[in-house]
Amino acid sequence: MENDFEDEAYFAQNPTSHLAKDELAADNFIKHHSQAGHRVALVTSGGTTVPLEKHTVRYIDNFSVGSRGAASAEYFLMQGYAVVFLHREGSLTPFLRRFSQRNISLPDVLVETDQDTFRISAEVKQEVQDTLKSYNRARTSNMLLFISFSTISDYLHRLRTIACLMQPLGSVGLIYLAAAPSDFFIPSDRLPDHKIQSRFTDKSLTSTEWLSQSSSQSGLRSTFPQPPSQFTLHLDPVPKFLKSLVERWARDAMIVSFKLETDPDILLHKARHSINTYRHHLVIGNMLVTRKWEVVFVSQQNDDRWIRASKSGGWSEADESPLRIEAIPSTDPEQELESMIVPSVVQLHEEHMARPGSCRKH
Ligand code: PAZ
Repeated sequence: MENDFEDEAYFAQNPTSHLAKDELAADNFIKHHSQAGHRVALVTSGGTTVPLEKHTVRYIDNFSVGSRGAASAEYFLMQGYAVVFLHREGSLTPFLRRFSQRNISLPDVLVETDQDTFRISAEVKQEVQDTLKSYNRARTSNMLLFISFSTISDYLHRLRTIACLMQPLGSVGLIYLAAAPSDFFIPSDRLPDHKIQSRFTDKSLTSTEWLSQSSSQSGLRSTFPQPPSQFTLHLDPVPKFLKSLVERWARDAMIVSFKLETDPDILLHKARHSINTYRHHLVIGNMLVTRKWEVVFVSQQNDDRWIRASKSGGWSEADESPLRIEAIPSTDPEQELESMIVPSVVQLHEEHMARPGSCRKH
């Protein structure tokens, strides 16, 4: 109950823009695939920002570039899922990620043949054609919907809206939370309207007036009117949205969350704590340095299972997980970890749908 109030206050006090347009697109997409009898996956991807001003010049960000989400979305499409790809604006996207990840830029791929004509260089022609074909197939068959966010508030508003729209799908819906949302933020009513000044500059106000005006409405404390040597931010915790997602927004869907840590000693503990607290279906744990090569599946059955990609293609001994848990690594050097994660998740989703009492709506 406490959480309900916390949520309502959060959404009321921290607005987002253009939600209605995204809601309409998601509603049409989900209804269409529900009627067609398709499974629908909501895949979240990329990091969220925390603005420091309303007219935002500065913001806090995180490392996530969206590789996990973009790759996973492709493998869900291959498994026949319709995918709502809720991603950070400008982060990696399914299929097209291949060009960004390999730093292929237009001058690399386009060769000028005469004044107005270009051809694709032979080196990358096949890859460009295959990638564009897959991308266009997903888009023209209406199996892939892009919805983007930037701030933590944009993300949470959209997550709630899309999860609620998926409710009628029952257990056929799958929510796969690969994004890296911020844990702390500055509430909207404490954000200054304009760019934070590094010095007291407004000659029309006395320094005391300026200080009281800016600090009364902001989460920012500084030592104005003296030239500031320190700048202190006061951040509030983001409400624990996973609880609301599991208990209210998407009660029947299968929910998969990710847990990222940098300290190997706490990864499993934190993943188990999450599954025991929120009682959802699966936590996929990963470490920052080895996230491309290994993950651990933690479920309510307490049967932790590691999945590892091949060591070639970038894995070095230095990346070896200090957890040293046995796992069967892939033998294919080109195999991406997500091509192993997604089929395992799909298998669990099938078990989830087949469970007696499951609210399967197709
Ligand atoms: O986006 P990316 O591929 O660079 O990183 C993926 C990831 C590490 C953000 C994801 O696998 C993950 O763990 N997301 C959850 C982060 C967390 O809130 O703990």
